[in-house]
Amino acid sequence: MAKMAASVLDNSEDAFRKIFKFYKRRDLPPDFRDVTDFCSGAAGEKIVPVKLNPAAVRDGDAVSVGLKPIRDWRAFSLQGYPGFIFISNPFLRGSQAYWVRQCLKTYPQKPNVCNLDMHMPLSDTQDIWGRSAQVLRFASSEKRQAKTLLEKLRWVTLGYHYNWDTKTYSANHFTPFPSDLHALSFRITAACGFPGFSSEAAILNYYRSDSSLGIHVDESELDHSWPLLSLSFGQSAIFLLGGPRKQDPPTAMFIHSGDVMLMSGPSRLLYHAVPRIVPAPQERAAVLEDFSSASSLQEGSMLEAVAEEDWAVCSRYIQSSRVNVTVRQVLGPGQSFPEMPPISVQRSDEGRTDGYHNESADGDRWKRKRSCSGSDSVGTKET
Ligand SMILES: O=C(O)CCC(=O)C(=O)O
Ligand SMILES: [Mn+2]
Repeated sequence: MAKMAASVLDNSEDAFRKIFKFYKRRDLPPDFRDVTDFCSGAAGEKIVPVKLNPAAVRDGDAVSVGLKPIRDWRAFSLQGYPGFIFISNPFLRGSQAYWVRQCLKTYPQKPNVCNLDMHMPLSDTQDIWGRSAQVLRFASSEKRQAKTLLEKLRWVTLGYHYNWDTKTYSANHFTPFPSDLHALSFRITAACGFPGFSSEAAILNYYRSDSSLGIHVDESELDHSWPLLSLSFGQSAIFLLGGPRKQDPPTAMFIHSGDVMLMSGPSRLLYHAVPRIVPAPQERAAVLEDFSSASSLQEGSMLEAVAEEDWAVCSRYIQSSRVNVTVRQVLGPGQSFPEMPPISVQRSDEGRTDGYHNESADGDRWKRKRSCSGSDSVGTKET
């Protein structure tokens, strides 16, 4: 381990928490020397290029969801983390715009569930995009006092809607999973050696530039033999991948727009966290600005072109934000949920602080804050 990480590990506080704080703190100039960057091409000691099976997905099927043919992907594994796969932006130029638009305009729509449902009447959350787009299109946030609904959006759930209080999914809180996102997920997981993946639930996290996501493990799915798929768009992040125990020291890595991660096998239940959002590097930032490429979709694409006026809103939003989508298969073959009483969408938020969600990932010892709003980021409850 390099000097920096060693020095923060000197006393007895648990290693993951210390490193989380190290990257999160903003009172010192950031030190990213120990952060693995898969996109730089320079294979670090731990980065191992992996060859995926190019025949697992037909070129046309990859291209139709906005992906390059598999043979052109740059995929990596990480020594010490079997089952972890990192794919450095496998998206075709221009196609990220479609997925960003879906995450901002389409997926937050009803009947999907979002953090705002707990604070607002349905009439307000029915058209998050419509109520935000005009404002975002014409005025940057510095020139406004009030935040738009889109800027207050912290999470959206799809498919089996995750219940943050009970930390469960249930049969009776389900809405159809978006077919385009399933097609994308099915093809990426197949390329990584998991044919037959069924996208049953997704959590979308919306991060502002000062957001973070606390140390946790995703274990609520009933079958852990399927991978957890993660897609990221917009600004970059530092991602910490730890071990099976919460205190195990993590590896820090950058995630940039378009990057895809798979946590499978022994890596499926590893602790992880996002201590910091960082500005996208120059070469990745270009893709977030360029509308001309947003409209150039390949022939036979399942994706529709993004209207210029929609892209104006999306591009302004992602200049300062990051969106992460994790897609999960919840049930194994033939598996079903245990009987549960009916659950309705929560519209009150008793006992919680405004704008965020807590999730306890290992008993009640720590709280994961599902929020990304301003200074109320994850540290306070967790540390
Ligand atoms: O934002 C990320 O990269 C991680 C998100 C995550 O861990 C989750 O939603 O469970
Ligand atoms: Mn997670």
